Amino acid sequence: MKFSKSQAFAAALVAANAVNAHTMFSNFYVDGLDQGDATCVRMSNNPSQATFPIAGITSEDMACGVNGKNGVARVCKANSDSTLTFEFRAWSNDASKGMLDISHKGPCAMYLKKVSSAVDDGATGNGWFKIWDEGYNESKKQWCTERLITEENGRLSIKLPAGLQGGYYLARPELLALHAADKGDPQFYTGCAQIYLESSGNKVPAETVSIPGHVQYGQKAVSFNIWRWPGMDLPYPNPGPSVAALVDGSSSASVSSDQIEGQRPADCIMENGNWCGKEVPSYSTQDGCWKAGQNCWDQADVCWKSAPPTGGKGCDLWGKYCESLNNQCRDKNWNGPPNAGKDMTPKHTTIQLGGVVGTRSGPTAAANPAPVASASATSSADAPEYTSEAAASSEPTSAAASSPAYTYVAPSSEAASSAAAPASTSLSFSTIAPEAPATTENPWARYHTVVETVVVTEVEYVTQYHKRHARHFGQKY
Ligand SMILES: *[C@@H]1O[C@H](CO)[C@@H](O)[C@H](O)[C@H]1NC(C)=O
Ligand SMILES: [Cu+2]
Repeated sequence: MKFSKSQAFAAALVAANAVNAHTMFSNFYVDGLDQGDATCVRMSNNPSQATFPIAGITSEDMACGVNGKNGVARVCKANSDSTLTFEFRAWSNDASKGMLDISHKGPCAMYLKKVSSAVDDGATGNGWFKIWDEGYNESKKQWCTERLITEENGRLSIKLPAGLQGGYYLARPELLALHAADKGDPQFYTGCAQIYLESSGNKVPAETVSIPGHVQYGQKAVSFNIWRWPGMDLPYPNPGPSVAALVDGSSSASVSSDQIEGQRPADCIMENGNWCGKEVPSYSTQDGCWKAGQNCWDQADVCWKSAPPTGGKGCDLWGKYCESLNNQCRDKNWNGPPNAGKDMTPKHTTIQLGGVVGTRSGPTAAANPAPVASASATSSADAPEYTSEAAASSEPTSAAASSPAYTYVAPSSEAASSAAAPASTSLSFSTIAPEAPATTENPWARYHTVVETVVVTEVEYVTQYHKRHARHFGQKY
């Protein structure tokens, strides 16, 4: 079968409209333990654009992403020998849809910034140091992003450098997609995890850099042409500074105090992102019962309004709890709440760690210490698929049709399963990732097939490829 060039080009434009599968740092794990969607993670608060690349490398969003100057309530604890895992998703609220379209080729890095408060620090400016990076593996002919996409389920796992000083840190994974870099548009993806490092170590970075500012337009690393004919201009120098040398810090500063901010509240009985549901007031009268239900729905409202782009699975479960309380009132069971104070948060799952990287670096860091051996790594093929935490442990029956006093109009459970917010809140999750493909079929694959059946010159192919990978239509940057 033969296609004309214009037919192929039309197909390319259709595809470009349909697919803009970018990515976002969505979820954080400590030693494989899932901390919960968005828990301890600074991310964009705009569900429809949360996966977009950073506006430009001079933007303050380069530090911790859009909205990244604002801390979140929770700070996750790690130990000096912990492995941290950063999960990237193409769909902010659905890990099953993959990490990123394979067209996004480029390096990755991990930065830390020691801060006095992981919640209050504004993230931008000096203090950042690189602990690891990975660019292009010439023998494998593989970019770091390709490894994460094809071998790691979108999860970047890194073992912390040994002996790091204890205290609060922001941990910043960085991906760079180079498909339009030679056109002046290097596309960075980042976000930050707020961590408390429990460590008696004394190591501090010998030097730090400012973000934004750690990369500059025009540098080879951010203007590299991955489409160059007849081949790339290797070696590829990774962007940013070398992996920081670690030196002994002052001994007084090495004394680490206990974590005093961002802990999970002891009375938290449901989590969603950085939100916690608290038990409703106890009651022994009909009036008290309905008031407790209202208290519950008021909390649900806050949950949905604060729900991050990763969605509201915990809010949905909380709403079911509120329905169950209302049912108690209807059944004239006016003593409660039942199981007062019981933590209803679904058990956090533990993933099997895939390829764990240690502190090592690519060509920009030739002067740095020898690579640290990586932690025992298991085959990534063994890594389990992401399992949803939404499995309801205590699924109450749905509310009866009649709505007595104090009853909030709850979202239907069907709508909630796709992270839809109650109609009465301002946040609608139906707007999540409107640009993402409607089917699981990869339209790029089809596009490539079409192109291959047409005789196109290298230049034309590259031109079409760039159109395909242009930023969103209508995206202002
Ligand atoms: C490139 O990949 C090969 C094969 O997985 C690996 O042995 C090698 O260490 C990698 N090179 C670098 C520089 O990471
Ligand atoms: Cu993209």
